[in-house]
Amino acid sequence: MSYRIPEALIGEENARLAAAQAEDYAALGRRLRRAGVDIEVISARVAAFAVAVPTWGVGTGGTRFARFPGPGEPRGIFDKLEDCATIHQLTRATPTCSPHFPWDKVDDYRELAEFAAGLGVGFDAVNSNTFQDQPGQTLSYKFGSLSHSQKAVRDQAVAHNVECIEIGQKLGSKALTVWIADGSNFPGQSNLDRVFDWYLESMGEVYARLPGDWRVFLEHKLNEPAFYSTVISDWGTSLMAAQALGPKAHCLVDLGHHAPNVNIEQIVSRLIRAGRLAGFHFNDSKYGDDDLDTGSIDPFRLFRVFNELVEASARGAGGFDPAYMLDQSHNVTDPIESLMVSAMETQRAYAQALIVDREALAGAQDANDVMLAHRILKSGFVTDVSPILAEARMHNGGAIDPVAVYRASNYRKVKAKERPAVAGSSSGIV
Ligand code: RM4
Ligand code: MN
Ligand code: MN
Repeated sequence: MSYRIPEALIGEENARLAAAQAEDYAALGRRLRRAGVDIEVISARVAAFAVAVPTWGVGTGGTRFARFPGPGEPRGIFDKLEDCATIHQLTRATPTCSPHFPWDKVDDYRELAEFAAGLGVGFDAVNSNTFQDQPGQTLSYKFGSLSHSQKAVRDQAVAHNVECIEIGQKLGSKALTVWIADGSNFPGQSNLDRVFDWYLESMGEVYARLPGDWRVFLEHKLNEPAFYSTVISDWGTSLMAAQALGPKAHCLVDLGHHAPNVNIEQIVSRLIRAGRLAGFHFNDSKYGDDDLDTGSIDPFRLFRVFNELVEASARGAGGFDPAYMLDQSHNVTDPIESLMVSAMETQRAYAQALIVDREALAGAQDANDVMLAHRILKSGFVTDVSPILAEARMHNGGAIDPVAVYRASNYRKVKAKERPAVAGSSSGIV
């Protein structure tokens, strides 16, 4: 049996911090009560919030220049699931992980599902990969996949997506996320209209294979690896595709996939309005698709996104059921620490958005009291909700300070012994 962090260690660490936590929680509770907010209601909602962990995120990531692997990296999907389970054990915020195929392929999916269940984790959306060629693959995706000029390549990409659905069914997944790298590097390289037709035709075939209770998430991305045009470049294109495909198709917002300075929360608002918001790949960025840790660069933007989500949920927006996932590349940190902190940052933004006085905000908006409206919104963001997050974790059996317990456990050192490095491991993305 491989090493797992003993529950007793969580108990010990929590006992050490319990008095301070109780004091901070009570103080925040009093402060919120003065503003008409019941802290218990907020804590309960945070405790019920979950975000999925990407299996590709638990390995050390890299850039196109290099990857600097760390000790004890997962060597395959079984190790990755252990790490995902550890993240959930301490944060109680990540009950599912989102697998990526063919990276996470195994011979026996029943065994994989049982292994995951034994660790207490389930499976979220399955991700297809037609942005790389795999060893032994018949046709190349160098010039595209679902929108390739040649039908045989498109067929191969469709078949891979259908296989992902079939695998996902065995794992208890209910959605397929499709991100394609298709696009062009040179003006004139491809016909911008024709490639969209091919994409729609291919995705129509994938869509037809979706089980009744499944959804497909279309993930747009403005650039990279294609640097002149991408086929599914933005939310407008994504929405056009989703509407053409049918009601099971929704648009996924990866926070790093937009032009600089784009108002992402407004995109979120529009997609909710259209009833087509699939959910998120959370991460943060300063320049492009940097895949930095969620909330590490611009936590206010994350808060503004959650403000739209809380607003939509409060008004009972139709078809509103977003899937929350992290999608990050951890190049210089321990991926487990990054993913734990990122999961907690999504909960922080959620809690901050929950404490905004929506009635007062609407009143200030209607009265055109600009400064008051801005300050009401901002009051959520500037409130330190950390005691709420810790309380929610404790309530769910997690750690008051997940990173401290993780470090005290020496998990990574133990794993370094348990997981001797193997050549060609699928850890991390370069
Ligand atoms: C892409 C995109 C996808 C992810 C890959 C690894 O940029 O964000 O969601 O599957 O990276
Ligand atoms: Mn993504
Ligand atoms: Mn990305």
